Amino acid sequence: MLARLAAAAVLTIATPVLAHFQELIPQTDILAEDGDRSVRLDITFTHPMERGPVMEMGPPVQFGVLAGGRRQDLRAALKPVRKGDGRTAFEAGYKASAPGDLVFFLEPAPYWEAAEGKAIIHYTKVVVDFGSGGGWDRLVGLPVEIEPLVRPYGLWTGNAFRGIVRKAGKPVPFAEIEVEWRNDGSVRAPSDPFVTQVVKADAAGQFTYVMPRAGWWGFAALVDGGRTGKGPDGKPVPLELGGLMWVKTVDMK
Ligand SMILES: [Cu+2]
Repeated sequence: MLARLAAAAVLTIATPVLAHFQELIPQTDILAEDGDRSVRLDITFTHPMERGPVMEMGPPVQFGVLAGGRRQDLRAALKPVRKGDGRTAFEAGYKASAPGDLVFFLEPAPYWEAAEGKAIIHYTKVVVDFGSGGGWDRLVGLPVEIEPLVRPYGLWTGNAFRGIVRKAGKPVPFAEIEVEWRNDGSVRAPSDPFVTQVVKADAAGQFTYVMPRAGWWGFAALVDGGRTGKGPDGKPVPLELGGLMWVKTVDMK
């Protein structure tokens, strides 16, 4: 474990730091009305475009769903699972009761990133449609959150995703957003800059990204925490906060 961390620290000098992404991936973004109404979510802290490595997750601080204007705590549904290298990830199942959009949200435990000397919290959400109910643009109220300006399901490959980066509810001018495609193994980045796409918001905190391939796309708006986190020895360290959102695109054919 220590050897691995040391190796990671050495690598950082020579190569850019891999972008961490908190994944919150439902097995579908649209629940069939005549189906069994259940959705399973995969919760992994990893590097989606490079398909790993997986980073250890502690028990999430918040996990729930916003549906029909009501917020439901789903932490009891979380099940730890072992991923690559025996790292802890989580899974959860949910059964929808009434038609409407389901906004799933997650606040993971802070992650200590030794290679960057900082703690990271990625507040993450994903919307699952059930019976075209509406409510996909409702804000959860996370400290950092992307407000979608495009309905975040039923998207074709080549559609643009647009959103507003908000911190404590207010738009963040010129916020930086990292974008990664959740690689299914079919694409190899020709060089490092292709792994993580970077876009900036405009003066109103709005950003746009056109998604060139089918699958899940992660948008990570990264802001300075404005407060400190805790390092492994309990000392204060810089804190990076991310507001993430996942959307799925499907090929038109
Ligand atoms: Cu990482």
